[in-house]
Amino acid sequence: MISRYRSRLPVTDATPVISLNEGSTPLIHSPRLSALSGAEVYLKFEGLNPTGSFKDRGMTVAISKAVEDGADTVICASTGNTSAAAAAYAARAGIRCAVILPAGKIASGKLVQAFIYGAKVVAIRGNFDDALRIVRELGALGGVAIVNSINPHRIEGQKTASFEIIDELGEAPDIHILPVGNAGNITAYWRGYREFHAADRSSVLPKMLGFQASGAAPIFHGHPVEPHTIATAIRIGNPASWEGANAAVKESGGCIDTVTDAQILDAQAWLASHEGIFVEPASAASVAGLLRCLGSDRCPRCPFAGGLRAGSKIVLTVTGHGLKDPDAPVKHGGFAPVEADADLTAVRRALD
Ligand code: AN7
Repeated sequence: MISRYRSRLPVTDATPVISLNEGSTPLIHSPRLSALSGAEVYLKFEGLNPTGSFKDRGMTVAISKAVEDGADTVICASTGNTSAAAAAYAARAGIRCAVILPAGKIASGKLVQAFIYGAKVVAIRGNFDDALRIVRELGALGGVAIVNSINPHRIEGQKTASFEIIDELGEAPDIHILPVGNAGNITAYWRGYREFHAADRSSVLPKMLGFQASGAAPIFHGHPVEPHTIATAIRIGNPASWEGANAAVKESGGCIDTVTDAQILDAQAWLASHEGIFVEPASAASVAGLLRCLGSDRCPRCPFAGGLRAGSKIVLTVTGHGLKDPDAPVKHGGFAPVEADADLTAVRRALD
């Protein structure tokens, strides 16, 4: 990814590039969301990055710069995906990684990733916001590099997703929808879109629509909250990039809105069973958000309220792979196979 957009990233000949071939993820046309919305809808499937989420884009830059600066240990707070990416890229770089996580609130696949990539894992009795506070305090003591998105190199890396979308569509979309947790990604996408717009690579600036889980919607409410949601990736009550999100929404004419856990889980199942794309719950907030914009309970500021012009393009970022968190949909869907004896008659009966 760094090699693809090198001139727009903070790297020099002195930067040892630590990469796992992240980025260049598919932009998948969604025929059914297109039919429902009357627009051309695409899904940027970030779950196909090396550790299964968009976090790899920022991490390749953050770890490369940390190694350039001589760091031998990196640290982060995480709801699961940042820690998976930090652990993998630290392993690749041959440096140590410590991750501070909210105990009991990390999806099983992500927790396994932190361990298998060799990170030191500390689970605190608190939420992500507590973990990030402690990481800032540890960082101030020195000797470690913080690779949360308060590290500006993370945002720089993540903006490349916008470059890829413009490169592929030949133009920026009219609307971009994504889930919002710590708000680094919406900040990064908006930066990427503005950068390519300023460089005449696109003539459109998309309206940025961010969706928070209704139980973890501090930006929507305008104050920090005690977060609760099944979408553990975005279970964040006091986002670090709050101002970046507000700027993206204000400058683009977009909005921050909410979707309920039920809408998230329904959208996750709908996307998997209608388009063959399995994303984690937090990522399904994009799809739930679009469906909300198309329904009667959309917010008054919704760009969909006035109708879309013919030929409008909409891109939804689906941020992480569904296999990261198999427990949430199983619990919700109550999935269980039909059991049968091992003979043709019994199996045919079961298939009816
Ligand atoms: C799948 O891993 O904050 O608004 O510590 O894992 O940029 O925070 C994850 C966030 C969306 C929200 N989708 O992005 C972490 C972490 C998925 C995520 C978000 C996250 P931001």
